[in-house]
Amino acid sequence: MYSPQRRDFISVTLGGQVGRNYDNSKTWRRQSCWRKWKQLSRLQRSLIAFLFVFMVFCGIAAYPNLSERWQAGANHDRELKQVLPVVVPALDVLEPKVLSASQPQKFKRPNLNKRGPPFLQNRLSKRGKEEEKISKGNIEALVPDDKEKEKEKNISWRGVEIEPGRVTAALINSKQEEKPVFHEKANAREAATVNEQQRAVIEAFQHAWKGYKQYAWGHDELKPISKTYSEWFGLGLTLIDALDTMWILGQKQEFEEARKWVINELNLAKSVDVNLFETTIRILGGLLSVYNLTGDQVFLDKASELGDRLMPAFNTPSKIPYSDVNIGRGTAHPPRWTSDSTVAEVTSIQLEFRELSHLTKRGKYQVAVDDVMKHIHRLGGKKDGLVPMFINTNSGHFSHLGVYTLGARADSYYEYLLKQWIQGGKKEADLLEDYLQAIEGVKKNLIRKSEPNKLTFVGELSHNQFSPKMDHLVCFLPGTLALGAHHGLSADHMGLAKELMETCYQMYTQIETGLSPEIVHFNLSPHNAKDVEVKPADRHNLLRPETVESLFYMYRLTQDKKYQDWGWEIFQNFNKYTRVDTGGYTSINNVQSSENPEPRDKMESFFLGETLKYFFLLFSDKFDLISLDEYIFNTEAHILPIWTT
Ligand code: DMJ
Repeated sequence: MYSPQRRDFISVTLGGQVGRNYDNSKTWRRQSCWRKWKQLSRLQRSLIAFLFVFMVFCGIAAYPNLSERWQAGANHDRELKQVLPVVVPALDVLEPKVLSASQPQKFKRPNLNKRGPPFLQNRLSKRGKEEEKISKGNIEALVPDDKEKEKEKNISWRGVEIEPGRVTAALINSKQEEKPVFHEKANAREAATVNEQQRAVIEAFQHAWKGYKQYAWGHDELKPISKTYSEWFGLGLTLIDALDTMWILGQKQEFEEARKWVINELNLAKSVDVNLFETTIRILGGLLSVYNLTGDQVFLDKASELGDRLMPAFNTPSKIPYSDVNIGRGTAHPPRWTSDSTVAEVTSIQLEFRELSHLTKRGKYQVAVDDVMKHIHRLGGKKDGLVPMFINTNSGHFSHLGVYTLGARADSYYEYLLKQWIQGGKKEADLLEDYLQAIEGVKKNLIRKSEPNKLTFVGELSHNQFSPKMDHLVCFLPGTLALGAHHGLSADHMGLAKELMETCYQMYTQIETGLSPEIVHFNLSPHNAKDVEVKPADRHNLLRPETVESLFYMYRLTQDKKYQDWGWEIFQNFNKYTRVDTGGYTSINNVQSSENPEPRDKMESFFLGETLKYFFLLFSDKFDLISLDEYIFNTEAHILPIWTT
């Protein structure tokens, strides 16, 4: 116990010489050392001399290595200094609309795509380093101490240091047989003809892939401006997210190369913390999708292994899964700052785990995720079917009650209610009941019309206060409503879908670059000139898919060509403002400046997994190409079959 009166200290004395003053002490120490040296035997002195010479020799041998590191450190400081002055935007040099990779990155903002407060990332980074030390004990040093790799070290979302090359080396001895996978199904695919707009999407995909292949191969995300990559989980996120897109776009050679990477390089045993939801929708969903399209066992085997490695997340007192799992160690935990999980995250992993059970005939995956849905079905704290954003993994109760949104942290709960019902052959009545009730809750509490153009939008409710704020993420809703109507639900849903689709399109077309910001605020006052207002912190665009996704559904289900036209406009604006000339596309910081959209230097994996895939399907007039009567898309646009048995 701490007592202010008590002073704990350790006193150190040298050779019992107490009380000597500072001026004398240096002379005294010299004499004393010399006396001690003379007292040593000849053998002892020779030994010490040998050791001294040996250490000097080692120091000289290590010098070039050290000096390079110091040099690298100095370069890093220089880069930081270059970045800092750009906080004065008035001094920004105007940038061309088609971005050049040689343009310096202007400044970095916290990654708003990630779920988890950015201000905690420093803490997480420290934690990550501690965990990496432990994991280094578990995973033997797999790569030689290569100075190039040292330079390339990355810090992941969770702060874990991931060394490029580590996975490769780990698997070098376990290479599997590589046999090509394109067979009958592929031949059918290759025979499909494409129109001019689809060809433009294929070209965009090839351009994006060129950048990824050249600068980020096997890593999570391309940084197209700085021509490097960033790691989140270190699991080749973009490569796996893009597999089924390549298949659908007929990119045979790229697909084969990526498949070989999955076979030979994808190491799911690595000790890394992954986010359960993101890994499920992107990687598990991606592997299952491509298995369904190709029938190639390799992908199902990887999917099963990943499913098993994610299962520890469900070992919680309430069975509501933790947000994070270490797939190598088989341990799971909530974020450091809370024992809550995000509602959208724990309710948007079901399609994938259920499909895994269906394919493997192992029921445990489906049981785990169905339990979550059953629990939430019975749970109090909803408002007219609308759910709060957080749920506690200990108590199993919703937390932070009173805030209701169709945007971040709740969005795909609603999407997955409908899609699970469709996936299971429209038999699970609780899912349908929850979905229908929620849509009524949306209509009653969240729908308003903007001024002056009376655009129908979905706002938010915070402790009974309405806010006219709408995330771009909410633009999944027109597509979901239309899909429900197609599967026999009320025609009203299609009516609302059409109105919301128009609004989502206006979120692009009313903005200077023709690209939507991350969040808009709608105007409710009749005296204002504009429907849409954008706050400075919300004006970025991450190449998100939701509006294109909904345009795809709306065109498929109404055959109204205006949806294709709207999509074509948006596609051209992506090309105009986010394409990087040396390969890849980048998210941008400012959709309100067509002169300087401020590239963020990051291509999110969902741009290849979702955005380009939905563009390709939107521009197709072959309505049996991934038929909506046979397949559903998970929330990352991965393709899963509707069960017939
Ligand atoms: C994707 O990972 C998924 O679509 C998810 O549901 C929401 N966020 C991104 C795309 O915006």
